[in-house]
Amino acid sequence: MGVKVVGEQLPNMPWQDRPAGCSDVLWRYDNNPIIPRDLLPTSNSIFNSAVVPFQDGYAGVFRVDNKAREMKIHAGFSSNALDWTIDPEPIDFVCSDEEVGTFVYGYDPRVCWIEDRYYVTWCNGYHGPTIGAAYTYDFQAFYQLENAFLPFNRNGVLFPRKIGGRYGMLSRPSDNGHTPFGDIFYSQSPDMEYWGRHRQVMAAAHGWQSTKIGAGPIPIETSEGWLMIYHGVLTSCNGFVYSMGAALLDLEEPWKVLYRGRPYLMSPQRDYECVGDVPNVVFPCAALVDAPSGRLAVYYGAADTVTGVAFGTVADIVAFVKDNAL
Ligand code: BMA
Repeated sequence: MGVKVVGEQLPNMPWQDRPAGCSDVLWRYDNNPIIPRDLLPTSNSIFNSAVVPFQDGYAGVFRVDNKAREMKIHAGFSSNALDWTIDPEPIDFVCSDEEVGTFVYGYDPRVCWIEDRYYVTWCNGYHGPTIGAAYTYDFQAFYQLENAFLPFNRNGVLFPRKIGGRYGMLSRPSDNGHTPFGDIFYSQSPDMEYWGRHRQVMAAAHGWQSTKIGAGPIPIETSEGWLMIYHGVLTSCNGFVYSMGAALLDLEEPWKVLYRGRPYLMSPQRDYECVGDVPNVVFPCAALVDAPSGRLAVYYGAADTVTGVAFGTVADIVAFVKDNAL
C-alpha cells in the first residue's frame, strides 16, 4: 500500500528527478540558489521564506534583511515557483491595534492555506521575539491578528486544517538571544486569537538535533500521519550547525510522535550552505507537494543568505523516517 497524501494537485510544480547514483532522501535543485542575496537593490540577504500555490502560479512571503540589517518580510510572486519577483517594499500590515501593529522586526515567515485564506505566521518583535499572525486573500493586503504567544517564541507553524475542532500551531519557546535550547510544542485555538492546551511534541535529542529543534514547512497530511519537516541544531566548536530532518505525528493528536528520524534528511554541505552571513545553515520554511505523485519541493534558507530548493517524495521520506527511527 502506498502512502496517500492529502492535498491538491500541483503537476507543474518545480521538479527534477533524483540524480543518477544519488541515494540521498532529498536532492538539491541543479540551479540553487534560486534567490540570490541581491535580488533587490536594497537586500543584504533573502533566505528563510515561504511559498504557496496562488491563482495560476505561486506567491510567497520572504525574509529580506536589508542593507541596514533590519529584518523585514516582503510578498513575492512567481509563475514557476523558481523565478521570483519580490515586492521591493516590505509588507505593510493592516492592524486595528496600534500596540500590536507597530512593526519592530519580522523574520522566518510561514504561509498556510486554511479554509478560505492564507495565514502568515512569523517571528515578530514585541519586547523580544514572539509569533506574529496575519491573513491575506491576495498577497496585497495583509490583516494582522494578535500575537499568538507571549515572548519569547519562534518557529510558529500552523496546521492546514482544524484538528479536533481547533486550529493547531507548532512553536518553539525560546529566549531573547540565540537560544541554546528548545523543544517543539503544539498549541490549540478556537479562533486564531486565544491559544492554549499546550502540549510538548518533541525535545531536542542527540546528534544533529541535540541543541534545539523547530518546525519548518506546514505539516503534510498523509495516511501515515502528519509529516513534519523540521530543523535541528548541533553545537560544534565553531558554533551552531542547522540541518533538517523529519518526523511523523499522530493525525488527531499531533503532539504524539509516531516516528522520528535519527539521521538528518539534509545538512549544510554545499558552498552556499556553508559560506554566508551565518555559515552551516539549512533552514526549511515551506514545501510544495503534488498530492497524487507525492513529489515534494522543500524551500530552505542557506547560510542565512540565499534561498534554495530540494526535491524528494513523501513516500521516500516516510519510509526513511520509519526505517531509521530514533
Ligand atoms: C535562528 C533564526 C533563523 C536563522 C538561524 C541561523 O535563531 O534567527 O532565522 O536562520 O538562527 O542563524
